[in-house]
Amino acid sequence: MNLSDSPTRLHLLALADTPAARQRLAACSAGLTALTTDGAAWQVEVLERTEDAVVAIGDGHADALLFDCDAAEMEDMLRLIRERGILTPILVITADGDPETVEPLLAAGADEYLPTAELTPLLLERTLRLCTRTQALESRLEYLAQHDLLTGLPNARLFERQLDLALHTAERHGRCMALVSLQLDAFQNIARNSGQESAEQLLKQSAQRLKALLRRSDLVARSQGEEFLLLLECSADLTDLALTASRLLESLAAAGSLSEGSSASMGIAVFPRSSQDPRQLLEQARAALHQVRDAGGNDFRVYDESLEVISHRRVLMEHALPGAIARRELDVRYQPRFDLRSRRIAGAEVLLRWNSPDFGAVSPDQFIPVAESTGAISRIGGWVLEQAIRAGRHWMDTGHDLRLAVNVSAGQFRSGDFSDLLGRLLTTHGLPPHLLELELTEGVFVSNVVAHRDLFATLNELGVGLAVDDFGTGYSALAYLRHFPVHALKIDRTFITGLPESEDDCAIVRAIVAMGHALDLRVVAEGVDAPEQIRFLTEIGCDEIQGFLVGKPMTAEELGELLASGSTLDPDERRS
Ligand code: G
Ligand code: G
Ligand code: MN
Repeated sequence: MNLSDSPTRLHLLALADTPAARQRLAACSAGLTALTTDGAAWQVEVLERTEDAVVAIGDGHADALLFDCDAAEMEDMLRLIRERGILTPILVITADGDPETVEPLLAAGADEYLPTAELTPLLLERTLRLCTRTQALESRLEYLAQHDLLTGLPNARLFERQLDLALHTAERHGRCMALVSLQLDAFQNIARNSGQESAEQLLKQSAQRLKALLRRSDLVARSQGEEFLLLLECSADLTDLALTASRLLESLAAAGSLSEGSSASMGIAVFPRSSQDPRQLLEQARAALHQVRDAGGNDFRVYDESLEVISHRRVLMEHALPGAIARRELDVRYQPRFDLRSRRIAGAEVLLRWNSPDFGAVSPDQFIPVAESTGAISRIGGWVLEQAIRAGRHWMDTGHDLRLAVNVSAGQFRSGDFSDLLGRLLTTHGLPPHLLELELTEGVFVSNVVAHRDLFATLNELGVGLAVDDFGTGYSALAYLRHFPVHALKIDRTFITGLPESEDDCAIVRAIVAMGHALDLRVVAEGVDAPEQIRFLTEIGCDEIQGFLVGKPMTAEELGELLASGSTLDPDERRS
């Protein structure tokens, strides 16, 4: 029955399977149609066969049902109807008012009974009226118990029931579902500063935006406070999920007609990947949500045991990064390295920069992992190598043989043609290979030892140098230094920072330099930012230094000028 726009006609569907019953009903119907219930006129349709009645009831057009049949048959019908969740009010006609007849019928789902002797149009109308009103109240109560009145969305209780059902269906069809816990970042502030009404306005508007963006088959609910719960179907690789989540964030944050939008945070757990259990999925989604909020909000994260996070920013970066070379957003900087004996610039580390119109200046720490996971690293890494080799050749031509150190990550070896590319670039630009050094972290040496050994041998034959970057932070076993053709160690800046105050750091750095020299390796200290550090490193025989104090990362032109000026480390240990 439709509650909101009150019908002007009420449809009574009656089943009367004997001539006597039909006669009773016919007599009564004429009188009933002359009466109204809450302003609506009754219209009676009498069916003779149970099968027809079952079909008609299933159609859901009846406002009330009336059965006048054998008691046992009525009981079966009632059970069947109520089991199917059909809530239409049902009135049964009984031979008498004997509790033994009546009670089982009421228990099976009849709302009221009328003994044949009392069947008059007036009593029929009054009984029907009571039944429909009771039923309307029940529906209303049920609605109230299962919905959030402010937004009209299902509440947590209904959502959890729908969730159980939806996960069962998903399991049967082998589908993935994403459970999302979503909060509006500004909600608490708005509630505190602008009052409850503004906060409620924001909730209502957000609910509308969520509903507008999601499919009809998706579930949306408001649980407690400012939390919304969503259940969406998604593909196993989650690419569609990431896009939908990004779109939801954009829509919620957009300024609307009623008020400003609000950025939101979303935690997501994926069925069946993260868990098969609905309660656990909820906990996981909320755990991921907390991570997003702790990291400043306005993002989403997918819960994952490996804690490999897929975030909004990351998805956008994945889209933007492959085109960054073509859009000329990438750039390299050169950070000079000084030789501690000659006090002159001996080389430079090549450092990649991404100036994105969308994200600003992005640190390689952030975008190199993205480039690795999308495969863009091969092209980007190749581009960096070419820039470095070109610049190296240019400085050589102006009389400066600089050793250029290029950072290389594991992903660059995956495509298998790294050494070919490198060889080609060196030949094309005519750079002597010893002027190029590749910086690799310890992790790259020790993972995939078998696969990398041939590669390093090839690189060694090419004549380029290999340096261990961030030395001392990664791996405690040193055996790999024997297995690979390593030429240099770069002491991680965390050991340099404490010099010369920290005795431990002094001892460690001293030991690394001694060991490096014993193995015939050049030792470079990075992150040098105090004159006393330079003094200490000179004293213990460290070969080269790099750091903000003696030279920040700079453009090729700036480094060219520095070279032309004949810059050296001056006696008080500063660059002059
Ligand atoms: O320059 P910056 O301090 O932002 O560099 C941060 C990290 O990014 C450093 O560990 C550095 O090795 C790395 N990095 C800089 N440029 C490149 C590059 O071209 N390729 C790779 N793989 N890593 C780089
Ligand atoms: O991990 P890798 O060694 O490649 O990191 C090199 C990065 O270290 C460069 O990008 C550079 O920005 C940064 N760096 C260079 N010198 C200094 C320094 O003196 N102090 C600090 N904190 N960082 C430095
Ligand atoms: Mn480096």
